[in-house]
Amino acid sequence: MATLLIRGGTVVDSETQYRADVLCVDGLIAAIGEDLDAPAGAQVVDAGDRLVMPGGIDPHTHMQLPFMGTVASDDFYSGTAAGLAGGTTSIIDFVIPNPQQPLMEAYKIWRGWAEKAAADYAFHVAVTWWDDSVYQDMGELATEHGVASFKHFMAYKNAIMCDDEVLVNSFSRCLELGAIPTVHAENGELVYRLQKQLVAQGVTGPEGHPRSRPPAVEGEAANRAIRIAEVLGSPIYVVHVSAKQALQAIERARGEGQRVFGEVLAGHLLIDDSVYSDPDFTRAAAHVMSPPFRPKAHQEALWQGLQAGHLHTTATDHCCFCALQKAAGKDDFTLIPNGCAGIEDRMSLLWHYGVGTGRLTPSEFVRVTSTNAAQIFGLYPRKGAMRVGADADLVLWDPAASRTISAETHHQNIDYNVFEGRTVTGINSHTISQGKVVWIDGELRAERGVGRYLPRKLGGDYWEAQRLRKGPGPSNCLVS
Ligand code: DUC
Ligand code: ZN
Ligand code: ZN
Repeated sequence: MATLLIRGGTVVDSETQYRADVLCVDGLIAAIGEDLDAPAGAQVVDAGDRLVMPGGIDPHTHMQLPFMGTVASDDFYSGTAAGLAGGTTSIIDFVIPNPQQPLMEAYKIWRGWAEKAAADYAFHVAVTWWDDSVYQDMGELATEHGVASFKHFMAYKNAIMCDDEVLVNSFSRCLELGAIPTVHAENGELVYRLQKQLVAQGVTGPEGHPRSRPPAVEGEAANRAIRIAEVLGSPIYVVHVSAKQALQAIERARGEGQRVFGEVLAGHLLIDDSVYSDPDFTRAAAHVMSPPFRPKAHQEALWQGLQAGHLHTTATDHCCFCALQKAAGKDDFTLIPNGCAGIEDRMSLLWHYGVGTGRLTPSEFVRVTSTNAAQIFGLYPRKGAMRVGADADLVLWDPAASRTISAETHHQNIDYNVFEGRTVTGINSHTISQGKVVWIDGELRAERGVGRYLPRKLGGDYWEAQRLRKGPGPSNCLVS
């Protein structure tokens, strides 16, 4: 395999920065130090004034997801390739079984779809129903396939929504296995009722979407899931926190010593709900995702949550639907496929609006775009670390270079970009995946099928700490 020497850059990890060369051999970081010799035949990249950081990990993507009567338009190849173009070198996607479908069956289907991936990937598996076979399959997935997290949709009634019984059963099982439960926190009963009311009142356009999913709907569900986890003594991870009310539930629980983790999307940090008043259906529908974009005040709260350490990871919920697919909801907003793209732009957006404004230091940027996701989800230190023995998934980051985001130039398989026209300063000149240069100054060299499945570690530090605090197993509920 290839040997690559990155010469003369500034290494940035989750703690600090220092001048060093980085030698990559056979897909791994082999040495980090000053004035390293280039082995015979090594490719040498001069890092110049650039930073050398761990590649991004997007812990929330949906490649080729079958959803709301259609299939997400970025598949595992095009979506991971777009990620590489933007400096994201690993994803954690979701296996989402239909209710009554065996979890193992769905998992094997998703594994087959992912074989075309250009970058490494792992899977959260969604629990969408419950019986003994689900309990058994969770065990097999965790112990034999390294699935260290399970997802629960608290919305999407009559489809994939979990009721409290499923949440309690599944969180308890996660605790037994050393896996972390994650939740999409929206009260699906309320969403269902509000959707019906709005449509009955004649509100059928995309403006109905945020009205059917107000912040309190998210706050209630986040708090309920967190409280259930508290009673069971389980850690919990709340995906795509978009509303102050959900953030407050996380802050309260963390303040009381509970192991709660929060994820925020680049979109929720930067886009507000005015997009839904656009009279052009295509533009408004392009922004329909759940939870929806919020009034501006929520964005500042989310940034503060990220700075304060109450939100830990940044993701995209990358789930592409083209204009034609979104048109399924032309006469009824509840039928617009939910989802927006973002994998290609997350890293630069976080740098530009985070580091560029002083909200984040470069090391904090590394933490929230890579290291924290690796640590929470059992990928560390293989991923998310600048250290010998870690995978050589890296970005060479040029803090002074700019690009303007556009659907005309992006690599995502979607005809719209919700960040269209934003010029970001701070971009990856190179992306290195498995020790190979796959993006160099605008040229994408992604290879279909080279991405590897990443089995993950169970029972990480956070889980162990929560377990010690509360005592083992479901009998936790007896501990006051
Ligand atoms: N939200 C979306 O917008 N798309 C996919 C699934 C989800 O929860
Ligand atoms: Zn979701
Ligand atoms: Zn999602």
